[in-house]
Amino acid sequence: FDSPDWWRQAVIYQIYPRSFCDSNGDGLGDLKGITSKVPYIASLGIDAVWLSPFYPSALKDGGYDVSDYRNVDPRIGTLEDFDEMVIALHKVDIKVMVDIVPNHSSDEHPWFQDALRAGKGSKERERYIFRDGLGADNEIPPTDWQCAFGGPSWTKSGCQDGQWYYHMFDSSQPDWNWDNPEIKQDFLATLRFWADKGVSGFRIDVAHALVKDFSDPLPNWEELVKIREKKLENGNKHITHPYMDRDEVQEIYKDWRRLFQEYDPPLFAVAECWVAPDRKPLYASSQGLGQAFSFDIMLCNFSASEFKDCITNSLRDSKEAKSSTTWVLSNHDEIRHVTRYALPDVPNAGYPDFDEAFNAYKLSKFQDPPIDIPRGTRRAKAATLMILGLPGSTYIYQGEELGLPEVIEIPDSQRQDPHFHRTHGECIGRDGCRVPLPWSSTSRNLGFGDSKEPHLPQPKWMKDYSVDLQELNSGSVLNLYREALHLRKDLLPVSNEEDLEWIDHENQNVMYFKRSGGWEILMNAGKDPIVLPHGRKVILRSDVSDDHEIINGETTVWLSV
Ligand code: TEU
Repeated sequence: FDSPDWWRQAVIYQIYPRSFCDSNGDGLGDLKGITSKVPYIASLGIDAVWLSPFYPSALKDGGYDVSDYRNVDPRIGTLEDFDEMVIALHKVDIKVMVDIVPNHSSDEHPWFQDALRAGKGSKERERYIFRDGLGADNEIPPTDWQCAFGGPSWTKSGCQDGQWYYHMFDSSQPDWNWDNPEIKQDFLATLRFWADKGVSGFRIDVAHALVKDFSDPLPNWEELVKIREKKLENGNKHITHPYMDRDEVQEIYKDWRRLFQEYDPPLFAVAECWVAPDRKPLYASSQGLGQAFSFDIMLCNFSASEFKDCITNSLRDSKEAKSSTTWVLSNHDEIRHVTRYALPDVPNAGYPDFDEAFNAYKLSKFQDPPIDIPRGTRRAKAATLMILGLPGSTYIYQGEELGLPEVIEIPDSQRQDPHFHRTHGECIGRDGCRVPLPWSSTSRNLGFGDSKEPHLPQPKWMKDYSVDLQELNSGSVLNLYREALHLRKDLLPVSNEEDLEWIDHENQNVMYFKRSGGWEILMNAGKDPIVLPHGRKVILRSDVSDDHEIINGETTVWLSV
């Protein structure tokens, strides 16, 4: 439990607190709800949980708009509830990670309110990014940049002083000014606060943003788009904004690293960073945050060759950083992978074609082309056994262990995502993967909690995915996750070496590799069945079948020699 390397081969379960379990019937999940489900979490066989933001928030961006970094949203609980939850999780050997959102705060954060009150030129305004508007009456924003959720990235201060503030995301999320030492100190205090409460690590939101160069002359949006296109032409599919991923960001993480090392075992952090592969090792290195998410596998079609390329690249990148690889199939920002795999393949996998194709599907509300959920489920199970067989750590998003598809049928009036609202529905947003979990097929709100209505509506079909029903069914997705996670613990090599040896196979739809200790993983990504390799025994399979000599299409098996 106390090894400094605990995270290298760990399986980390992401909890989106507002949609996990609601203990007080107000329609929002809470910390007491999480504590009540500790036996369930422990039954999965995971090593740590990562909690998406549970801090006080105006909830303009699902909690990623924080108004007090060292507290708990009263609708979610109290600091005492947090302590209780940590104690309960530690008792069953599960570590706790929390989400840190350092790029921006909520506009309800007291420092932003102070900045508005104190006015132009004050030191309070220096904590954020305020600039005068252009034109005689300052009515034109300082630049014509677009924010990540659509629409302008500057909003008027509202103080009749000609000033505007910058926000990379929603206007309710003003960006911090990381050139200001006060901000640096304050985030160090936040990290220490949670570490002293027993937290073992952090997930760092948009870790590549933070520092921006706002010196004049500021380029206009067209120039930024050109830079982006040029990078694309050069085959860089991981577009970075020129005002992101600046070297100065690493200086911040060096300070954080010093703090991490004061703890035993040292604190751990994983960067959410969408940067080019050659930049990723900076974030993942042991002088930096320690680990960086690789989302590439999420952008692959269900294809042996795409998976194989992605695995090779990811292992190479993490090796360079002396870190460990990460595998992610779903999170709170993406279409759940059962549904992704239920859609037709995208001709050019990867970013940005993949994103664009999926947005087109989202806009058609998945009516056209139709979605094939049984196929998506089959593939999702196979992909899970494949990534759990790989070296590195795996991040599982709540509900994927139930095989939940994306919820598409949320009425527009109930959608919460600012990406949906700011684009006037042109991007359908991320609410569909954030619908409260179904715990019990016979209880109100499927056991999520006793409210009149949960904060996002659960469709009728969700009942079939309830935990109680899956526990009774030996072939359920839930039982597959449990079996795989427990077996993985027994099979994992003791060393933290990222060992993997590819095995040739005549069928190009097959991906086949070996781990130390004689453990093999074979994925048949094609449609047709193949014969079991000679002398091998199936120890776990993603489909339900009695024929041990045949590996069905779209199936992964774990083999012993
Ligand atoms: O996401 C940052 C991000 O880069 C995007 O993937 C973002 O989700 C997308 O542009 C929206 O459609 C992180 C968090 O994971 C996300 O939930 C937050 O909304 C965002 O930062 C702002 O804090």
